[in-house]
Amino acid sequence: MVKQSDQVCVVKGWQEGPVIDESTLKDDLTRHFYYTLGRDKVGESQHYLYHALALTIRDRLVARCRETNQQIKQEKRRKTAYLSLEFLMGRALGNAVLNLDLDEQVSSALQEYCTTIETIEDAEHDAGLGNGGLGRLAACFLDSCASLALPVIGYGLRYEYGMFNQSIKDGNQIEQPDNWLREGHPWELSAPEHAKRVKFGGYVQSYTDKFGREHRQWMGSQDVLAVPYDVPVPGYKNNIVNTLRLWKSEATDEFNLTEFNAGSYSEAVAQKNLAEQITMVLYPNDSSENGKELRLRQQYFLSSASIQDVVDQWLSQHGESFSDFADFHAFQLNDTHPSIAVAELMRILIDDYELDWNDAWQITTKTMAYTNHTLLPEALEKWSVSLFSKLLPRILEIVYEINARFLAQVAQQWPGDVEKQRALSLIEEGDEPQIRMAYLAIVGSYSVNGVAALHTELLKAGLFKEFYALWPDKFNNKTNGVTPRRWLAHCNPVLSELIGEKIGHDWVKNFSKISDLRRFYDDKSFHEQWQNAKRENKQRLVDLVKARCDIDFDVSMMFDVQVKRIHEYKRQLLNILHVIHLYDRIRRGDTQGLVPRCVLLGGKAAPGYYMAKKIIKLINNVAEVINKDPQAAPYLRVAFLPNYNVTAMEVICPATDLSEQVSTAGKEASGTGNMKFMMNGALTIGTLDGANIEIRDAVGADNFFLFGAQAHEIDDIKSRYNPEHLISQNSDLKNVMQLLESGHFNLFEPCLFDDITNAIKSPHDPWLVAHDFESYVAAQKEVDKAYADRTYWTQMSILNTAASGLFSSDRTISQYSEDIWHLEPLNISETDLTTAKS
Ligand code: 4GP
Repeated sequence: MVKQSDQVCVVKGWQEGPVIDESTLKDDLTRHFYYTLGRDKVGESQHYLYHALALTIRDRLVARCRETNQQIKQEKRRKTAYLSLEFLMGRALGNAVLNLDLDEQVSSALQEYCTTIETIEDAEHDAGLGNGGLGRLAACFLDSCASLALPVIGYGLRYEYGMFNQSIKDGNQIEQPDNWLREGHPWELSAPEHAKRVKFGGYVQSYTDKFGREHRQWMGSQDVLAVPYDVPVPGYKNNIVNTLRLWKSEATDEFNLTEFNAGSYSEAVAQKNLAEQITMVLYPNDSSENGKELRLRQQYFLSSASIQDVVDQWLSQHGESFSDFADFHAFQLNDTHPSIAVAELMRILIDDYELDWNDAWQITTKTMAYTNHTLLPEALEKWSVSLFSKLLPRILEIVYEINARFLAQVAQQWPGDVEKQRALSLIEEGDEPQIRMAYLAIVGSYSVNGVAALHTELLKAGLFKEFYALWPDKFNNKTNGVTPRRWLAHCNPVLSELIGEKIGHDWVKNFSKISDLRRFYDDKSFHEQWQNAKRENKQRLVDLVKARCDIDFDVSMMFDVQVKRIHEYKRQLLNILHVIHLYDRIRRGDTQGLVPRCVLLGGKAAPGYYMAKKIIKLINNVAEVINKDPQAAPYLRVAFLPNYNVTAMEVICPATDLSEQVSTAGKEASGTGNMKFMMNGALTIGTLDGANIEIRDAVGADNFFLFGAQAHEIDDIKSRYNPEHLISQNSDLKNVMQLLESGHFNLFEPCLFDDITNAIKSPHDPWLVAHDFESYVAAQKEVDKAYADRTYWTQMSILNTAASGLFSSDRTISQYSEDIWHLEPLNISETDLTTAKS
């Protein structure tokens, strides 16, 4: 561990160096290529050139980052720490070039190497440190915080292996490790001098201090070192560069010295491995519980290291009095994963700085804020008390104490109601008592938010009803958003250019301006330009599908897309039933009014999720049969794109005509893919679920294809659900089921899809696939009608982009800042940077 010296010699920015002077970009690129990396030929792989370019740009980020941190420090700013087990960042290069406005300079520098940024970009691995929605939201939020100049630091884990790579073999998902760091990660800077020690194991004992006060002390722990790696997060053309601090676990020096010297070599190596395992791999489960000890270690590791980091900064700026701490800090907990931070802040304040319980609790409950991302009960984390007691004995004591005091409050609110106490207790009783992490987060936070209007209402009325009754003011909604920089400006340059020509480029910074596009709703020549842009984007996707799936998509057909994690509630199954229905119509010659479609699906299934994997297999088998059938070719093509990730979405969403958002109502907390598609001019076919409702309100019911049961109807439908009857009454569905059950898509694999057909026919199917089939097919017919009228469709497409202003994460983050964090924007001018340099 590098020690910090007491005497600090401040080194000014390098005078002639690469700090901010953009004219030197070409020279810096060459310097990094030749000297830092020691290369003189570009060769077959563009990797070294990418690496050199990343370092060149990082130089420019570092200068701004330093200035940003200086300002936060000097002005003693209030700031937010965003704690998340996942940050699904994707690639950094294109985003940094856009946000630093370096496009022209980079292009011109690359000319000397006879290449383009598009080619170079392909050498960058996605930083896939997340599963899906929750992790990508965190990444969009970081971009918005920096672009709005808000002092927000992201805290996460530097997983050695990110989200697994998916390949498809014989129609089945195969998982392969994502060794994304193998060729280095040029964006990060490690800061071992800021490493923290995180405790695990051991025991707790009491001691009395010299004033006769009783204290508890966590002893005999096996500590693990958390080493920070900082990734710069540039704001859009505002000189702000925030930080994403990712912790890597390492063995402490004691392991290396004491244990090795004691001769217990193999035990020492095993212990070292255990320490280093913590940040080895991202758990690949989306919206579901993990339950593994290592996962709890990850959660505590992140929470402890991050809180220690914030506290250390506090001490260096404000000294040891914590009385104003809550005025300067907010912690946003991204789901329950880091909710143990509530107990950890208590521990640090009480054990390390000797605050009494009430003061520590005041501070904690004024700084913690919690976001819930799912209503699925299986995703509500619980940890067994016995595991806590083994791994985090002192934290368990604190949780017990929080619970005792909380239950006293419950008893006051509902006197004599023991059942209520049992229901609200942080500890779930049973043979194996469990700690309810969501309850810990709610009790310890001053703000609890859902991620779309319906979701928040459902939380208040259902899952967290009693808590809402206790603390109605804690609850608030923050509808998700996505960054228009990555999800329009960067991923769709053709459309962005066109939009810029018409309404200027201000929308990139101030996305509400996108509504100005409405003025061109009736402009025939604009329609043509809009269609041309879509066609160009479709060609990019055609090439991708050809390269990855060897399937021919055709730009003249409608592109109908569903990409997201594979989950039964997201109902990829409903989509594929519709595909089979279209195929059935084609076979029967019933092609009247059928608009030729290319249907694309993509997404990863959690490795242990049996049904999700079956659904992937079904999609692939159906695709194979249809794509081989010459009768279908003019009307229908189907592909499953392997390894769906952020970078793939950057090609997919600009090319999409129809966005499939077909979850069972009340199950999708918000969705964010729906927003990316909308921004890029796709129309949505969807249920009234999550943010679909707000999307439809924003664009108008006429410009949205609605179908399916509504959330408030679901219980009633379930109580009398008879899918076999529905199937017998609907000839379309009957035909589809017959094709499936006859083995049409699994001729040589008998019974392969029985579990799927049985699930559809089950009166207990929670996803109501058979119920919504009829209205889904009807809505798809409306889609065909609308698409056949090119002008009408183009107008709706323009209106969708124009109405997407609300779904910028800048709007979401402004609301977080205004209602929860109360931050003031920073301001860094070019002059600030120049003076910093001299
Ligand atoms: C997801 C939700 O499923 C999705 O609706 C939402 O848009 C997203 O979070 C961001 O809020 N949840 C997860 C998860 O990814 O792991 O619970």
